[in-house]
Amino acid sequence: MPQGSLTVLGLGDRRAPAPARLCDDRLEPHHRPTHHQPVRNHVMTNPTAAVLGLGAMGSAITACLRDTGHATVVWNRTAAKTEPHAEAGSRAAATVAEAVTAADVVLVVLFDHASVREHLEPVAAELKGRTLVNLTTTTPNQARATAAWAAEHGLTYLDGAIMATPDMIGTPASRLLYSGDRSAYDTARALLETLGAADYQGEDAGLASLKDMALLTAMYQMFGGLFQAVAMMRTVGATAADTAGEVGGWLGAILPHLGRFGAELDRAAHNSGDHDPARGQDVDFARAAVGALITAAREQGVGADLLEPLMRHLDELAATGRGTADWISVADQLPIA
Ligand code: FVH
Repeated sequence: MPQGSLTVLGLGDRRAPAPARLCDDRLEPHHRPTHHQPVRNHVMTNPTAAVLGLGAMGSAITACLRDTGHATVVWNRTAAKTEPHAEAGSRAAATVAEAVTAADVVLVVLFDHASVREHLEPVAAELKGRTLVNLTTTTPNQARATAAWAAEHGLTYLDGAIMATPDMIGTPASRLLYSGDRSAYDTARALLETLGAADYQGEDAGLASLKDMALLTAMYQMFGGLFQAVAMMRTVGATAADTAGEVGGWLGAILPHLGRFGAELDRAAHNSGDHDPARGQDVDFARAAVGALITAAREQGVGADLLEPLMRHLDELAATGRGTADWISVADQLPIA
């Protein structure tokens, strides 16, 4: 069985001390790839990877792949970031083309969509026959656009979204979402699973990004809530650390309700006027509750900007005769006609 190659583009220098990693159990000798024909159309047993981009994430991915015995070729715009990886056993490539042609699987871990396209478009010919996996955070439509560009050039493209921080890569806490070419996923799967749990979302290349964006939206809104709580409690001298601990405890206690909210949203009854109050708050109740939060913030001299959009949706539901509907109907308000 020929050796495969994996290229990682982009190696950063912000790795936190890592917890025990799945990678660490599987140390094998490093391989130093040179130009070779990519492994195609079957499961690769030990592919060479190119990593394009050695920021914090690209560096963590490269280290994990190296630790699991994969030959790695790295390229980074700022070449100095390749040096520690070269010392650790990766091959440093001077150009993107050099990295790509040394690999079976090319992992792109750059800053954004623009930097991905800037560096991939000139090497379309070199990418042919290799498995291209873009782990850079992009929007769903940007992922679809890159997939369309790849298809135009006859390339095998998989889009990915990393649900992990760099220190989590290779640990059981790490999860990566993938969408796009199913055969590319199957081919590279063993390698991808060294980075974390691999979760294929479907042939539409935008699906991994869409779920990533949805989960990150919930995360940022949660952090916004923490910031609001800290600002309110600081008015009476509470430390942010104390408030963060309190918020964590409270969120942990109410987290089980998420499942019920989801189940209710999938039922038609929540959006009707005959909502059962025993199942949860109605719109009128939630308006009073959120209104009190806004008033309390203002009384303490704290802005309520993060809460006001939610209040506007509740007001609109009430104004259109849905005051007795379950307040989770806010989710149904969000699609833009
Ligand atoms: N770090 C994290 O926790 C998150 C977790 C979820 C996924 N994200 C995404 O991963 C991509 C890379 O993120 P990163 O943490 O590695 O980011 P940085 O440490 O800032 O490194 C950025 C790399 O991108 C290179 N780069 C930036 N602009 C360009 C460009 N125009 N051309 C070529 N390369 C570019 C940069 O190179 P350099 O500054 O060292 O020369 C780094 O290699 C990202 O999509 C996250 O959203 C990480």
